[in-house]
Amino acid sequence: MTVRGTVIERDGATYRVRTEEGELRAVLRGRTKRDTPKVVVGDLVELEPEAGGSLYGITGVGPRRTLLERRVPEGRGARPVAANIDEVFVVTATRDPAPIPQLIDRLLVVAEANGIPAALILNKTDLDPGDQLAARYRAAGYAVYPTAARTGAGIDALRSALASRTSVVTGPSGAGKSSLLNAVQPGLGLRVGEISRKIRRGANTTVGAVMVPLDGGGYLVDTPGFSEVGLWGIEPRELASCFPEMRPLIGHCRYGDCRHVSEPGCAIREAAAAGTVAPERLESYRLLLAETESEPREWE
Ligand SMILES: Nc1nc2c(ncn2[C@@H]2O[C@H](COP(=O)(O)OP(=O)(O)OP(=O)(O)O)[C@@H](O)[C@H]2O)c(=O)[nH]1
Ligand SMILES: [Mg+2]
Ligand SMILES: [Zn+2]
Repeated sequence: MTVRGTVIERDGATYRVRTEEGELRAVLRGRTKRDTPKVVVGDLVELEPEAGGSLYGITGVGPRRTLLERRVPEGRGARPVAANIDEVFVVTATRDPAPIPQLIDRLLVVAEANGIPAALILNKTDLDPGDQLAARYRAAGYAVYPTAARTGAGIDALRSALASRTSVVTGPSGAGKSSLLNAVQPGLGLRVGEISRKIRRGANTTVGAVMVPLDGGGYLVDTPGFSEVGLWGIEPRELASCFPEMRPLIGHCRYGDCRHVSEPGCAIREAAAAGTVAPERLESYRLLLAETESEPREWE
């Protein structure tokens, strides 16, 4: 008697699984423990009742359409975050904590490199409208959603964008990810943190990825914030294609193996000089390129 479901949260060794028969608690069975990759939120799993208890055993994990992974900086490889994600929403506050465009670019690139479309949420517009950031990322080709979880501004538009698909919110601690989920889906009661006055950043109020079924259909995954995330497995020469505004220029440089750093006749550098590519975005590209080029072999 096999049941299928979607993993919506991990709590230590047990997983909360949403199935047609309601929410079940499951643990990895011996075989799945050894043979399958780590089970994450969003995974489609097969369950069988464990003998003599209310727990179920996970007997199989379905193929993943997509997998969002994150590398711990200076860490030991990639850590899977969520499976079967349709879109990544990078969340940044326009103020408190101050936005870090290079971190935003990095998170957008990680999504693109995982083959998942990305969009940007500019939260806390009640503190600062964030018009410059909105303009820069719209020009780069991203959908931008200005919101204020505190006042409800922009929440309807965000809710429509989230309907009927599986999305994840990612971004620095204190940006307001959990607050946004609570605003999109009232009654959720996700824990929201107070920003430390001293250090002006959140203190990781959310501790693990948790997936929330939305009333309008679809799921939204809340993730813990972080201040750094590493790149891995991205070929240096594929990096430019992770920047949507650079994509149409690739192949128009004088040299076929152009790295877009100092080569003459570089179409991307010319576009940055002409202002059609934001110089800050090109700078982020260069920093990330240096990182992918110096990447240890074991992460490839
Ligand atoms: N002024 C203002 N404050 C907000 C807004 N959204 C969230 N906050 C506040 O920002 C702080 C952090 O919010 P959280 O939702 O916990 O942030 P988070 O991104 O989930 O943080 P982590 O779980 O640590 O990653 C809380 O004090 C919220 O009340 C907003 O739109 N405007
Ligand atoms: Mg949170
Ligand atoms: Zn070039």
